[in-house]
Amino acid sequence: MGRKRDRDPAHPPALRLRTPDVTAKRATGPSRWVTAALRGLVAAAVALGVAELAAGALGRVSSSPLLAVGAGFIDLTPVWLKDFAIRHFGSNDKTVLLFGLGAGVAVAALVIGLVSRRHLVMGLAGPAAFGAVGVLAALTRPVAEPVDAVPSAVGALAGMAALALLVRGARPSAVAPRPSPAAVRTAQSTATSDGGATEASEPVNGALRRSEDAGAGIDRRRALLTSAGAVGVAAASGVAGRLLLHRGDVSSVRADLRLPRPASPARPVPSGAQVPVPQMTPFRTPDKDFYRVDTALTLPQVDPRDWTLRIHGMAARPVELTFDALLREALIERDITLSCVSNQVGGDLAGNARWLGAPLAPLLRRAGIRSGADQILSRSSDGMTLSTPLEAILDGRDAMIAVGMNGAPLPIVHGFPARLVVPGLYGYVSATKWVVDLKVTRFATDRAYWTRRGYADHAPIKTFSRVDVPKPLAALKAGRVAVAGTAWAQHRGIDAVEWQVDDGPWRPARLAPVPGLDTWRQWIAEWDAAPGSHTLRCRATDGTGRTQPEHRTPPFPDGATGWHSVVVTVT
Ligand SMILES: Nc1nc2c(c(=O)[nH]1)N[C@H]1C(S)=C(S)[C@@H](COP(=O)(O)O)O[C@H]1N2
Ligand SMILES: [Mo]
Repeated sequence: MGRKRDRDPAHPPALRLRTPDVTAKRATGPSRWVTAALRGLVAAAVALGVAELAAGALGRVSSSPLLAVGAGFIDLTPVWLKDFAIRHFGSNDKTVLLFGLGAGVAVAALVIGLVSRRHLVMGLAGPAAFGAVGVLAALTRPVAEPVDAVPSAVGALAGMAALALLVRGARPSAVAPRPSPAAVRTAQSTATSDGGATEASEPVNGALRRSEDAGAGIDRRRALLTSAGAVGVAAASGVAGRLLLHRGDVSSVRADLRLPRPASPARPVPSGAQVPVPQMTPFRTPDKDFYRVDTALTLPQVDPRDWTLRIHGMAARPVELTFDALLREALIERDITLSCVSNQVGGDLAGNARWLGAPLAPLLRRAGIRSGADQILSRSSDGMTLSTPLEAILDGRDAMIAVGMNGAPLPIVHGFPARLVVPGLYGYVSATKWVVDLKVTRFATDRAYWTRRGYADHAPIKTFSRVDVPKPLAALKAGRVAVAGTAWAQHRGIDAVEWQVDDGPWRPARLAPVPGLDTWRQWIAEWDAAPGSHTLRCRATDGTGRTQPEHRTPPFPDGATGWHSVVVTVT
């Protein structure tokens, strides 16, 4: 590289004389490449840290570059990749995404560092390009404001400044100039001409080397100080930014919130709703185990004191409700099972909870729905949109604006302070978390996030059943074995579950009692297990008399179908 560069006409001779010598002196072999790469990493850390500080000062999480780019990435993710991510990472998909992005940025930063060692200007294009991507991502968020460009821009500038300083710092300084080869030659010739001959040349050379070493030492110390300073700036600004962004955290507001009692309490859950089998899925899903599916890379922090819900569009009397006004409605409390369209056969993207909320139909009717409307387009505080068929909301089912879950305000991940819950519809067409806006409209006029991506407009939950116990690949003792599972067909109800061993006859399972049509239903059977490897299979029939089809289809575009089975070994 060095030799090639000497021939490079683009580099003026003055630069050529200095740089190669010194770098050869301070670090040799692979280690100088490592240091160069690390300079890129430190510059990237400065860029991200400063950007975080800017985002924190603005109080706008969504403008933080990594988060903005991640959110943009989620929006651009094709459906198959989203299904893949949900299938393999489930509710951890966002952690995996952020980790991947971070790793990508780190690799790019290392390369930028390497490039900058010889071509600083080219290297500086790196942070500039990343900054541009960050600005673009932040400005294209659905809730974007022009100021959201600032963190990425400021971060990029800081990163560029850091990179330039670090690269310069690694070059020889003007304070202790290295004698040029010409100067060395002059000194040597002077020494020799003084008559000391071989004796004299030694001390002079030695003196020169000592001053060189001292110069290099100062340079090295300065380079180290610059790097340490940069790391310090990166860490301090990053931490400060995070702390500032935390100002918006509503956990304590949530903890202090008291919800009113329901005007219409839930029917008690029958005591037998939970079948008594070890390792069986709980009938009521604890909050911590409740699945989470959404596009929010950072959890929206919505303060109920600032919250309003606008109902508008094809409405004769548009309204804007405050949270207090919502709580003054005659609240209902219901057990309802939510499920996700991305759930696979046998999957667990479903959860059952007791919801407290204001009935949605009377609120819409009061707003005066105009004829021709067939859709409610709901929007969350972070700009996510979901479309719900109006007829489902108005047909008498317990569609609600929920404020409580399992006896407490909604957890932040599940939509605090308010979300929609509509029994019988997949989450993506009904369960808007952090909801702030309801537009009465038509499918012909407005599309929502997932329906724009090809998912079905009308998405009633498909009948589903699962063998929960025994677990797949369980090793069992021959004899009596409890087989149990969960089935759901929200708002139609489960009328029967049948089960089968290998390709034997289908046998009816015993159904546990349920509080209503809108929850899942547990089933149980007793199996006299004989030694060998066996397949246990189940299928459910809903309240309309339709039995689940055997044929397997993927979740796209309106939910998976197919019978679930587990393979077990009996000895
Ligand atoms: N704001 C918002 N609400 C949303 C979503 C979302 O991405 N953003 N995802 C929906 C989907 S696809 C599902 S399955 C349910 C999941 O609700 P949960 O996370 O409370 O289980 O929320 C729905 N509500
Ligand atoms: Mo979903």
